[in-house]
Amino acid sequence: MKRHTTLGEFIIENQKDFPYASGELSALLSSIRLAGKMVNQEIGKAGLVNIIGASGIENVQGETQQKLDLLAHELFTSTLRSRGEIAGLASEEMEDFLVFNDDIHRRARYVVLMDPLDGSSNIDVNISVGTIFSVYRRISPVGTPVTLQDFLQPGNQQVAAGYLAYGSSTILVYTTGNGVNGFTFDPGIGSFFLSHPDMKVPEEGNIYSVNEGNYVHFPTGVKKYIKWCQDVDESTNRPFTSRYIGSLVADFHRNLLKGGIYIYPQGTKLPEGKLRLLYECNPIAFIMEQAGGKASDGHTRIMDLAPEALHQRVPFFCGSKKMVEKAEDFMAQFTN
Ligand code: P6P
Repeated sequence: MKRHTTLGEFIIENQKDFPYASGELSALLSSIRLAGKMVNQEIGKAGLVNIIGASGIENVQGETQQKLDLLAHELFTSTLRSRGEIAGLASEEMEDFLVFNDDIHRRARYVVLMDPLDGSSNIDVNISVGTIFSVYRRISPVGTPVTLQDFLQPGNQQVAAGYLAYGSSTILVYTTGNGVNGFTFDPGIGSFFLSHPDMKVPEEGNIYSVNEGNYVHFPTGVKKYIKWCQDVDESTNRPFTSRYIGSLVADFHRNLLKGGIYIYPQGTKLPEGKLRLLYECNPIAFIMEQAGGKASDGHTRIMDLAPEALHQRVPFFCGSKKMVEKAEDFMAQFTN
């Protein structure tokens, strides 16, 4: 009986795709796989051991950290540190980046930026949440402690990016710049198996994902695009369907599979939008582009934006190529 390839086998088989592969990226992805299993385990039993609910501690975003946020952050940080492949790490849960300042880690060639558990507002109501990660080669000299510049690289310099979606099943989706592949976790065996080889997003879709509760705060271009989605026009399969879970990874994963667009625009309440450029928009944009889609801030390609700060927020338009282009047309037409 032909069985599916495991994530570990796939990483080894495709190691040649990674130009500087000396096993480091493979080991790095393996540590993400291990931490993902541990977080999945904790999420699966969260309702039972009362680790749900606010920890009472606020993170840099001023958001009350859920206990699972903190746990996910600790699990990924310790697992990534233990393998010796990365010289430092930036996380939504930390104000500053973490320097792994010892001989082994100073010689490491990669840095990781991550949102350990995105969708925190959904954690204790049992709705899908996710982990998002982004990997760069450091630009500071190997053998020295990493610097802020190692983390403020544009998204077009990413060497790998991915997410885990902890939902009805748990799936790990990642790219190293050679297409997108998805691996579904089999809890009975404890392994991730290749379930979604060479993922491609439909060029057109009919799902739009936006929090319309913020409509009055949106730029005119977004308001016009939303009304366009709601117009009746059978020739373009409109009105489209509105689907918004409030968990980026869940909304993104559905749109990646079925076609669609996710928009978190700027607004008067959030003049730069809500999503963070470095550890949400860039990795998700890398995956979407590798799957044939597009990601911009409404005008400029997300991965070409020059980062200025670790927790910088940007407006985010991401999904099927033709849908993002249509939204960008409205943004170009109505500039206020
Ligand atoms: P709103 C979760 O906090 C998150 O960062 C994304 O996962 C999600 O898409 C978005 O914020 C939801 O934000 O303002 O619509 O509740």
